[in-house]
Amino acid sequence: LSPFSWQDPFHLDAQLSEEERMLRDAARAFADDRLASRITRANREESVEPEIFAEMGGAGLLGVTIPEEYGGLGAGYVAYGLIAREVERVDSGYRSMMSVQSSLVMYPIHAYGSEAQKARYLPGLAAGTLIGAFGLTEPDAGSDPGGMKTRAEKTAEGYRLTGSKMWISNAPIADVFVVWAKSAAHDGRIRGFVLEKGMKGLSAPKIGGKLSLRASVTGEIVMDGVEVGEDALLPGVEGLKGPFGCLNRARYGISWGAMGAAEDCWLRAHRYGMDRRQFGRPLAQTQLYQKKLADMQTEIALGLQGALRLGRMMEDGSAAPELISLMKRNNCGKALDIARMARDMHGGNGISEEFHVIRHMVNLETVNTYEGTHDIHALILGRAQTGLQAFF
Ligand code: TGC
Ligand code: FAD
Repeated sequence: LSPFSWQDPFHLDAQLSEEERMLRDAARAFADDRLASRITRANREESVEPEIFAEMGGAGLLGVTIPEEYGGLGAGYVAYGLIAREVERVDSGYRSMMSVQSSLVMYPIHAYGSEAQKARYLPGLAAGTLIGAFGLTEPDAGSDPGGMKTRAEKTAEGYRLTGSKMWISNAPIADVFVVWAKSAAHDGRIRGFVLEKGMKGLSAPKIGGKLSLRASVTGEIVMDGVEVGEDALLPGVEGLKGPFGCLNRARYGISWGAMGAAEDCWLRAHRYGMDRRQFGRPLAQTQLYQKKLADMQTEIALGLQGALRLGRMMEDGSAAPELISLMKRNNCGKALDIARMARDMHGGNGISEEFHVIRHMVNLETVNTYEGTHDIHALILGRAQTGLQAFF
């Protein structure tokens, strides 16, 4: 038997290819150099910096799984997950900006779009010179997107879109909007459309007063009779499986990302416990503190190993959507528990921005909710085990 590696118990590093390690290290360097220095201020001031997209694009972090001919990296799902983990180590909001762009905007244009749509949007989205948003959720349709009210009516030239989307990441600064609507010309089935900033009747007001994910801007998408041509329709998919195909990729990335935030909380709690002395000894020398560190280490090691296995299954085509639900649900729930624990272990300092854990904690409340809430994923897994539908 070999010595225990407390920071990497399953030797995850050894299970990666040379290319994956290289991309992971480059993402870590980018996150340390370009993101960590900005986050405290961005979070305090709830300020978004759109130029981060171009910086991410320049570092090759956007469209990791999209082929190189469209500006992507042409890498695998494990590489994508490793990058999400490094970015979310700094902040869930930065990972959110990146995963919406890659999984929710570039993926559907690549998977369902025409050649003209791919050529028009993908290179700019990969470079980060174009910013994307994905509109599925509505004020009255969150967990139940099939209840959406947004409508596309047929016109002589194309379609007229009317409706509103709510809680949309990147929307106020987006150039390209992938939106989902019920189309009368397709028997009321859900279809995807690509809209562009500046179209008449299209606006994307910011949602203010967010106390979570403050470094990532969120808004509405209001469509007041937006007229588009036939070329705005994504031709390759219809029905809810269109948006869900995108969500599968984003949920998978979140299962890695949430572990990155959890690792940051764990390592900060570890360092704090070694340095801080009470009752004449380091906090880390108390049984309760060590138990908490052991719980964090265990859940993170298992969560990362599960995410890696899922990534390999996505690469060989054997992953089922329910397995993605299992990993998204578990890793987000465990990361939130770990962040709350780390906040407690820092005592009073735990509520200060200087120690970062409370920011991760409030961010993870969103991460546990978006892309399907913790309970919605439980119902997906319950349905798969029992064959019984418990949503309604
Ligand atoms: P259901 O009857 O289950 O399915 C309808 C159709 O969709 C297909 N489908 C899937 N296809 C591919 N992958 C999946 N994961 C799929 N899940 C379902 C299904 O096969 C069926 O196809 P067809 O051809 O037979 O019509 O649909 P339902 O209406 O009963 O759905 C229930 C439920 C709860 C599973 C679903 O609606 C759900 O997952 N709700 C959660 C909504 C959600 O995740 N919203 C996310 C919005 S985007 C977001 O949050 C971005 S945040 C990003 C960031 O900032 O990082
Ligand atoms: P609801 O669906 O109203 O749920 C409220 C509560 O009821 C939850 O606890 C839920 O688990 C529970 N619940 C719902 N149905 C059931 C049931 N059948 N049985 C038991 N419990 C149930 N959406 C996008 O389309 N694009 C984006 O880019 C995007 N970005 C987001 C960014 C942020 C910061 C946030 C907060 C949200 C974002 N969302 C986005 C929306 C997100 O996906 C939804 O908030 C989420 O799916 C939940 O929907 P809801 O808020 O309407 O809650």
